[in-house]
Amino acid sequence: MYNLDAAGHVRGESQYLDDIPVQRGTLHAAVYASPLAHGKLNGLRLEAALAAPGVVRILTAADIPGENQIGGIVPDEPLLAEGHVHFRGQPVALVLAETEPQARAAAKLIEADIEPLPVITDPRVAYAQGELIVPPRTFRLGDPTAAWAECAHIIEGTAESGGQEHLYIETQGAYAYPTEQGGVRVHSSTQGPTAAQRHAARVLGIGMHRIEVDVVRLGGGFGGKEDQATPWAVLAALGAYLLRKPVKLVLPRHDDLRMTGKRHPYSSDYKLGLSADLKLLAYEVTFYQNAGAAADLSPAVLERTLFHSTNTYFIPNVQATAYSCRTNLPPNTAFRGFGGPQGMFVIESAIAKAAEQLGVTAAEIQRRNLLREGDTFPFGQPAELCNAHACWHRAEQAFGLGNWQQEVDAFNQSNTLRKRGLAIMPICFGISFTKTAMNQARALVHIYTDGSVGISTGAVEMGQGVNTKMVEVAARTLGIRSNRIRIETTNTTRVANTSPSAASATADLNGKAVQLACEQLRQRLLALAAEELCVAEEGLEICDERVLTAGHPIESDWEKLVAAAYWKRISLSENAHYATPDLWFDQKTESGYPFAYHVYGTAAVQATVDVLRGTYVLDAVRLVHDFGQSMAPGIDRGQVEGGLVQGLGWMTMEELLYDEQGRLLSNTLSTYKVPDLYSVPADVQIEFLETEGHPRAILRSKAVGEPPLMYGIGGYFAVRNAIRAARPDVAPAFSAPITPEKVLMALCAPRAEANTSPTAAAAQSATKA
Ligand code: LUZ
Ligand code: MOS
Repeated sequence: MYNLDAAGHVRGESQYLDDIPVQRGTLHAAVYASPLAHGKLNGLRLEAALAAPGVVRILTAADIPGENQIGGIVPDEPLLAEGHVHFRGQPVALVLAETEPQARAAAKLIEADIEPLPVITDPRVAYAQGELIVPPRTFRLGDPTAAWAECAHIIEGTAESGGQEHLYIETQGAYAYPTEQGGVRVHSSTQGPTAAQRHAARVLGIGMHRIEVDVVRLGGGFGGKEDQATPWAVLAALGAYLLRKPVKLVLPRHDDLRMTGKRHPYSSDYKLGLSADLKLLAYEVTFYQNAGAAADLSPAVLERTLFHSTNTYFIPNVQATAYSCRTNLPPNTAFRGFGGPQGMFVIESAIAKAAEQLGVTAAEIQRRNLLREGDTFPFGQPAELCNAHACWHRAEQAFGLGNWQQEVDAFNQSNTLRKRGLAIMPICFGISFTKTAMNQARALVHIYTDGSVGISTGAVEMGQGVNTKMVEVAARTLGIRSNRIRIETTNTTRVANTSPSAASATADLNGKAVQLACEQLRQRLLALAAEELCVAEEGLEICDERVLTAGHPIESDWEKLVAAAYWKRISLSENAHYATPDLWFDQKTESGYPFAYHVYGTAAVQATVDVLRGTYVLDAVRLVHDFGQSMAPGIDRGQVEGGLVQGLGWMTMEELLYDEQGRLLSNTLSTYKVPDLYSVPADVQIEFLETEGHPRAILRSKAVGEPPLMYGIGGYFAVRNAIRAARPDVAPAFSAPITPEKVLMALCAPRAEANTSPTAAAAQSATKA
């Protein structure tokens, strides 16, 4: 099945927030944000802005009728700054004007009286000063302290990974208007409609039942709208509530880039112990997460880093500690992978360092330590239906990993100006929200009297194709054609108390709820058919809209059955609730069974480095992915392609830079390089691992949103291996992204023996050749 949204997208008919026709009298909002990263806010000068053309009102913290608080996990984030500012780009005031240009022009006239305070941007500095968002967490398995004595090799080092801008095509925004009886309806570009509703109610000081949040679809989220769509939705709701007028707030791209949080940068220390035969025996790791100025989702992201700190390897003795460090950057937030990729980068760095010190390939160490069925993760859950080896072996068969390495070696022997690197990146990702309570969803299914079907769930369509999957689930369960089924907007009055569309779990959770609701309706209709047609209910089914008994069509069909049910006064609506079974986690012992299942895969990435210039090309990515029994192979392949490219971007080119005053330097697309069509490897092969799928996955079709991002980590190591082919004497720091500048610096590093520059040396050998 293809993505049902595709036709609307290519025709420009799909509706995004900015396509909603605005009502007459709509006010447009612009945000005035802190120009400093840290300081005491002594006052605001609003006169000039208030006198500017078209300005109707300017809202500040003092105007908030309820609580000035939008913190989800920790109540540490005001909607509008009050007393202090904690990051550049922190919202301070909201200008409401007749037009958008007027609002934006007036916001520029606001001045804040801020007494500067010291700015921290480095998580290790924050840690040293005791600036932690939440107490540290430690996961333990076995006894690493005792295990060091048994290790033949011990490798120590540090690894750094940078942040990442979400760059959803549609920027943050919301449109809110007053409804009857003091209510507010909010159209928001959010992955978490319930979070927007909850916080709007809190800030306005009214019940959640008076706030309705509605979402048609997003132009991308990637985690950036899991929590951080909330402030803009609440600001618009605040304006609408106070002025009793519609308010529209859409962030210009530049404001979105500087005001919103990103993927968390991490700085980490590791110590890895191996046996003589390259078995990983012990691993100690400490993560310093750069959380930014408020908690946002950082504690949950931190937790997922620990859950994925050993990637897809079994290590019997582990101690992993994580600190969430408060700095004066915009609060960092969810981003596809949610801390998992940051944890995996560190163990892969440790393995790469071990490999180079021991004179073997990293692949040799990786392969020997892949998880096996029943192996325990460092949080107590066993690996079940484990496909780590299956993926690796399939990759070996399909792509001949050993031969491929030999070809790369041969290329490197006969070339001096270009060098190649090959890296293998096996992945393992846990599916479920790590907060057990969030693993629930509901679906509301109506069959109309003409046989058409309308479905509401908590799932937000953001380009990932979840609506198409919901249609597929309903069509298969009811036995009807997909063109009878419509997925309605995601709306908090139709489906309440939803978890955000996140954690790769949206199709599983909402799909299981749809399946339950449709199954109940199907049973009800079949019972009626049995009664009406005087046949046994056993063996009755609805298949392609016909009613079959023991496989033979009988005198009824979908439309007749639905009409008959209505006349018999049988309900044609169903509301189902799904909660993933068997999950638990005990934070006191840091152990439990947090994930419904794991997704596995193995990618091989080849890069070619230009030895003179430091530029490189990612030539090929060939991977085997564990889709289970994919219910929508086209959509799932698209998720793998997109995740892969996003991961390669994070690891190789997207360099998020802040100066010491917390100012975002890479604040435009001319200074922040994202992958374009030309940076996508020319050769991308995606093999579907043949398996039965997993029973906890919807229709045995496994979650696919986040896991493939982590194949991109292979891009870092492919480029690094190519550098080492040119300069076996240098060991570039494990510092991602590995930009062309860093590659060039590594290639130009002073030689240990002679002091000739590599450029000169390469040029010399080029002349010789
Ligand atoms: N969001 C969340 C997530 O709240 N909890 C999670 O475990 C998670 N995992 C991945 C992405 N978003
Ligand atoms: Mo996410 S990082 O699944 O919002």
